[in-house]
Amino acid sequence: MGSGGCDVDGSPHPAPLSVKILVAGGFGAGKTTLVSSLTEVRLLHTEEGLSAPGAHVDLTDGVSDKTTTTVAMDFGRITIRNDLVVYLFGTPGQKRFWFMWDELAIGAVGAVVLADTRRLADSFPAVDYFERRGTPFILAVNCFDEARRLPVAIVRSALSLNPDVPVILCDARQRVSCRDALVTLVGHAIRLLGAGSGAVSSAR
Ligand SMILES: Nc1nc2c(ncn2[C@@H]2O[C@H](COP(=O)(O)OP(=O)(O)O)[C@@H](O)[C@H]2O)c(=O)[nH]1
Ligand SMILES: [Mg+2]
Repeated sequence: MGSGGCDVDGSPHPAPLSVKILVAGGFGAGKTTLVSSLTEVRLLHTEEGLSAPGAHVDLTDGVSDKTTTTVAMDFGRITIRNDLVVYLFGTPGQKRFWFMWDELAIGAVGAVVLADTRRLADSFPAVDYFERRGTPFILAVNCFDEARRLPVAIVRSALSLNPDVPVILCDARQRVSCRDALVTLVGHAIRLLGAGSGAVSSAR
């Protein structure tokens, strides 16, 4: 991504290194909120009001105050340095958009899978997808005010997570908390690469 440019003395400088990170998880887990908390550009997304015809597919049990749904995907950008830019892609949660995941996953460093303890199972398809694909991911439990706090061990076991998958608590509304989630993911991806486990295949 990016076409490079020139320094003041006219010498060309390389395009910034771009790092792609996916944000996944069930409907209402906080994907749009996390991307909004971090992005420096106006969040590009398509939110639609939940409609009566969509009620049978966009199940809102446990997220009664949610009135919109992301029908395409969230996109955000964070410039870390002049030469390093992070692009965030919120994967569409609903099953009918899963066909987009394979495209989105190409070249991704990894994924933050968000989970709501009231609807843990909704995050399982994302966990399963990244596990099967060999894409590094972490599980970030989004701490909704009204939701039960579950011990990490219970979350880990409910989602059948491998012991090496980091599980963290986060608040998708808080920028610092979201940043910590990305740092945990990048550290995890680097560890996997360093281990040369062959488990990392997101560049396909
Ligand atoms: N209390 C609380 N509410 C949150 C948090 N994250 C998201 N929300 C709210 O939960 C709802 C669903 O979040 P959203 O980001 O749209 O979920 P998405 O479907 O995964 O994109 C929205 O009304 C958010 O404002 C959080 O950490 N705490
Ligand atoms: Mg959304």
